[in-house]
Amino acid sequence: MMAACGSTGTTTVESTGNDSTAAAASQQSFDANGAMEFTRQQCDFGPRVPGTAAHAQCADWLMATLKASCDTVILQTGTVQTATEGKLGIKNIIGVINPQATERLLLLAHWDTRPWADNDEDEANHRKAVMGANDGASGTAVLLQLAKQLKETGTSLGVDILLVDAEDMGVNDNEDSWGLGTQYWAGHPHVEGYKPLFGILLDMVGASDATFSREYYSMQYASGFVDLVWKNAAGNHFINAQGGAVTDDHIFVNRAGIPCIDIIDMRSDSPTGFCPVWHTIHDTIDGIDPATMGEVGQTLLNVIADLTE
Ligand code: 1BN
Ligand code: ZN
Repeated sequence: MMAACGSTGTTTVESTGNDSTAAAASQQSFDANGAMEFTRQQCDFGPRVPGTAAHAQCADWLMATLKASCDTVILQTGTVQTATEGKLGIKNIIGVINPQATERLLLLAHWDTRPWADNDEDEANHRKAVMGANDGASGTAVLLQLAKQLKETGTSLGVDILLVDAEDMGVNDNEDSWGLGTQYWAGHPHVEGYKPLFGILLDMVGASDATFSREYYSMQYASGFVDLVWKNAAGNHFINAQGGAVTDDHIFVNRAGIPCIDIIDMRSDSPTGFCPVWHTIHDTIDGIDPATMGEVGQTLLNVIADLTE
């Protein structure tokens, strides 16, 4: 699919946006290479399939990494019912920045990876786990890097980093078989009566040729927040066009009464609707471009600047 991209050098992301009329460029530059390193570190554990040793080890590392940047870190454990594997123990990890702030932004990404590469061209790989450099690690990495930078610079906004488990164990034609960690969190919020301004989900934000269009359910539930984020978009991967619909974690956040949008790489020219390595054994670190994660991270910094100026 895409050329491998090294993590040396400096990636500077300008805030161009699509409609820059009222965008608030952050004073801060997002460190794309830092996000790349966090992506690599997750992949070094191997596929993070719930129930495996790699998953448990990565959970410990995510907790430790967030503890270095957040005021409070919460490990939420629970049991969910999967479509095909019976009951499953899950771990959601929540990093809280400025717990006393009433104005809060929810940022989420799934950190688990799919147990089956069932979209691989070779059927022999369908029972192998997906590495999930893009589908799992990239969104998580951007949020880890963002938390690190917010710790360094400070912000008056309350920010909650929600790393959800078991997003990717779903099956076709069963919407509720996806986003199991988020569904659990929606039923057991980490703070009683939790009500942030809105949420932003990151999913598959690492491909060099990613396109982030205005995802359908995000527009249905929270079009004003899509406008706000796209207005603050950095670089050229954000497209000012209607996108397709995806049953992603944001659906369950919206159903819980919190407006939430999805920044997700969707492709109108692909048979799956996603990048070619989606749910294949080829979703590895070689397909990750720090520049794309840099644009997404910079966009989040711009949104935070917009909300706090
Ligand atoms: C996103 C990444 N998703 C899974 N991996 C959500 C999804 C659910 C995508 C159903 C397509 C169909
Ligand atoms: Zn997936």
